[in-house]
Amino acid sequence: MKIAIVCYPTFGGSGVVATELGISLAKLNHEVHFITYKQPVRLNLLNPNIHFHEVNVPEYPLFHYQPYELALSSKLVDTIKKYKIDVLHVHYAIPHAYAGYMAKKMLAEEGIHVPMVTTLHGTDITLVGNHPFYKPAVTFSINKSDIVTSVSQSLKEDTLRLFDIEKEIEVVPNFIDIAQKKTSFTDCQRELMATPEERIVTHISNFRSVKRISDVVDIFYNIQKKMPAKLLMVGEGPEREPAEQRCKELGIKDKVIFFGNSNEVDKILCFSDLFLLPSERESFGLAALEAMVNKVSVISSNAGGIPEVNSQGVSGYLSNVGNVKEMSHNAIKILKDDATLEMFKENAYREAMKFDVSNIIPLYIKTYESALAII
Ligand code: GMT
Repeated sequence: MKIAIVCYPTFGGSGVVATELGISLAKLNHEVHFITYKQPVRLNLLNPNIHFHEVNVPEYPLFHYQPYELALSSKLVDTIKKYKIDVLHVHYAIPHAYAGYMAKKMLAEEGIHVPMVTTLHGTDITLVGNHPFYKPAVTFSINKSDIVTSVSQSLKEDTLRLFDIEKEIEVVPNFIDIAQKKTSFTDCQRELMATPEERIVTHISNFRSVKRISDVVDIFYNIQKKMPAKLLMVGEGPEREPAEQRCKELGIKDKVIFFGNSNEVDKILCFSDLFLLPSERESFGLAALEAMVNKVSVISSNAGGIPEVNSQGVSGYLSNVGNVKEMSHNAIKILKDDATLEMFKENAYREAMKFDVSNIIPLYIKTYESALAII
């Protein structure tokens, strides 16, 4: 099949999932065309089945906002025609499903019919898309998609509750390529980060307020009172500055390392003991799954789709959003002795295996086949 994938190219779950999906499809000999404004961060173009088409939006002083949707739909029309694309798969409803629908309509005028699969990722529904300014356009473009998928059961329920949706929504969970993780990184240099007695606690996100970064710092503050420990903070965003300030105020600055955005997430997770994800909202929690596949247990909130990934008392523990006391208590319970920690680490890995790419890619392929049958 020839598949066009539209996604955000930046650090962030939806772009990562779209990129990994394209890479896996290319390995299965499908021809994959990524269409976005920058080469996706995790995309390696050294595969003859992978192509990248950049959407350019020329600056024009008349426009206060440059019309990205217009440029994207034009690029979609050109690419779909030129490469005879079979299926268009857009990740994140805003504005991708909207631009995709416009492209479909333009192509239909020329007698070209391409089905569109829209995958909902989370904030496009629960945070941004839900805003009255966007809601009518988001509802419209979801309903006009040929097939709609969501990354968790929880996100499906949120979508049906928040929008007036006439379409069936299929749940296709996010995934991880376990075999590739095993072979890509083997040299775990823990000693670079901590002394042998120190526990390593990690958080990875885009440091937006929805991630509750101050809870991460507070949980770690409680942990380090009970045992020697380091906190590794990976990612960039508006809450980074305040978090650095809070670490200073709490007197734990020397125990916390802020890395900024990193392409070496596996390297960092390789020497981590515990992952913290106390988010206010999370449709799935891909970062938690990436931790688990690296044998890192997870202390998280029970928001959204996280309970579909982190299993209570098995791969870690879940608490109500904001219950820092309970999260700290459970973190200490996991970290307190080597045997308990080892058990949680192994459990986390075992739970992650359910989401191996080999179980999920066939679901997407089936979705494309169903979409093609509709057209
Ligand atoms: O978490 C974010 O703010 C980034 C966002 C994105 O679009 O990249 O992540 C969402 O999609 C991920 C991939 O499907 C999910 O794993 C995240 O849980 C989801 N984030 C939220 O729902 C807040």
